Amino acid sequence: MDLLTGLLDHAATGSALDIVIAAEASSASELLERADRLAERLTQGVPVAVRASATLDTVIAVVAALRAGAPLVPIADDSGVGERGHIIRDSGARAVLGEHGWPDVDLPVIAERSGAVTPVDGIAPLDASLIVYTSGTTGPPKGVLLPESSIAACLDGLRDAWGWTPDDRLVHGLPLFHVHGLVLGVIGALRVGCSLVHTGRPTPEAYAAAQGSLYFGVPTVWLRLVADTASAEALRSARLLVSGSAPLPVAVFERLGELTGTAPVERYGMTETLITVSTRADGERRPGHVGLALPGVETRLRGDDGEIIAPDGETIGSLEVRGPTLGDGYLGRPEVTAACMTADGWFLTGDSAVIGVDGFHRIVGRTSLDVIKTGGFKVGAGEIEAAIAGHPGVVEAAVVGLPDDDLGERIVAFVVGDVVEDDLIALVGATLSSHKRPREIRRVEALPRNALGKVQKAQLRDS
Ligand code: MLC
Ligand code: AMP
Repeated sequence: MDLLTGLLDHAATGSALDIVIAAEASSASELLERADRLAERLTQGVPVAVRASATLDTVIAVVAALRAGAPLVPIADDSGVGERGHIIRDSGARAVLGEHGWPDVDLPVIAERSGAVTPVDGIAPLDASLIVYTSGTTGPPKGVLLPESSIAACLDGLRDAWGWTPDDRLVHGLPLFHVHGLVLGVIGALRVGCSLVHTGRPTPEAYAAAQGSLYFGVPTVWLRLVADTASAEALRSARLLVSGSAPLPVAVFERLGELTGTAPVERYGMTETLITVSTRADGERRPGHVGLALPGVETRLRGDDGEIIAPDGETIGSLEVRGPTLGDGYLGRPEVTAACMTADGWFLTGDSAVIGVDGFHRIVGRTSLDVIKTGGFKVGAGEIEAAIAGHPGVVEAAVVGLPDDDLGERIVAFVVGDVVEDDLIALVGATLSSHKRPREIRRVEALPRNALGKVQKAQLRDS
């Protein structure tokens, strides 16, 4: 199977396909030619990392890895030393693709113009197109194995749901190290064969200037857009605005519809399952709802008593999903993978939801307070707490997500100890990555604990 069918068609016929990544443009044939030169230096099944900045080089590396069958590990360009060290070790990546590596990462850098090849000694080949790292409740991020078949099923389902065609011009400015910007926003465009404009940053002005037919954004992006009336009105010529990765507030849904003349389409997914539920472009767009299961995907709710809940539009349960978009679990963690799945293949999402008799889904929240969604990024409280504990002045700390008008949730650290707040924020940035920095540090005398000594995060969240 080849994922990039749209790109290959355009390259074969020479038909026009604009690929513009932060103002660097390429045609289909040029992109393919450059990627194939790089692919010659990669080996099927041997993982390689990419410093995933919003550049054409990153897109060339993505195409090269997919063409070579080398599992690609996208790492945030601004990742801190601890986080990237963990991802490189855990994934077994043998090289870094792109013009620059990192000074602390001792791997060959394979660039288009460099002669290096991936070392292949002593490695058991992996069958995955991507290994995407995602945060859990505790511990460092885990690598999700995403095979070609899951990516294809997800993108083909979205193509059907959104009426996504080669005539579209996709615009977004999302990071290229997560599913939203990378799988949907790059591989999606190259599979469908539509033009792609990556705006570098997802600002209202850049979205307005790009004149797309199809736009992707996380809720923070849409919220900032509706606050800029002139930019929002410039999207009136767009066919479809898609929101995902976090809950879109109903007020933003409505304002976006008023200003652009197009009610947004919402979809729901996870790194582990890819996108499983979406509103259809030709169907009802209901505020606060993420739509219907994609073709071939099944969903169900489980109550606290362990019983399956029949869809009734009001009973909340834990959402479980099954189908062809699901990934192959966590790399090197069979016990964690098994704990997230039923024996017959349902993935336990950790999200609470309601399903209507008409099949419409509403995501109500997450079951764990230790998972924070900030600006559409999933961040585990535990990894930030561990980074903060590295500061010599910290006695103890607890991290929670507090409601935030702009980011959905903002990361707040409650800290006992003698620390300068900016130093702690900088420490997290240097260890993990920029978006994992607490926006606020609150110094406290003690953390609230229950009789068993467990920190009461609900109390902190409500304080
Ligand atoms: C941030 N800043 C800080 C700070 N935190 N400075 C000091 N201390 C802190 N604690 C800085 C930022 O770096 C930025 O600096 C400036 O403050 C303004 O920040 P901001 O504008 O509020 O946020 P920003 O960092 O720009 O990010 C907003 C955003 C971003 C929406 C652009 O959150 C984003 O790209 N989100 C997308 C996440 C995503 O793609 N998720 C998909 C996951 S996949 P400066 O100097 O840089 O301006 C998934 C599956 C699915 O979920 O369903 O899709
Ligand atoms: P990630 O691990 O970054 O892939 O994030 C997946 C999580 O994002 C899901 O488990 C949900 O909690 C959340 N999410 C994704 N899309 C939506 C949406 N449309 N509405 C609400 N939450 C969402």
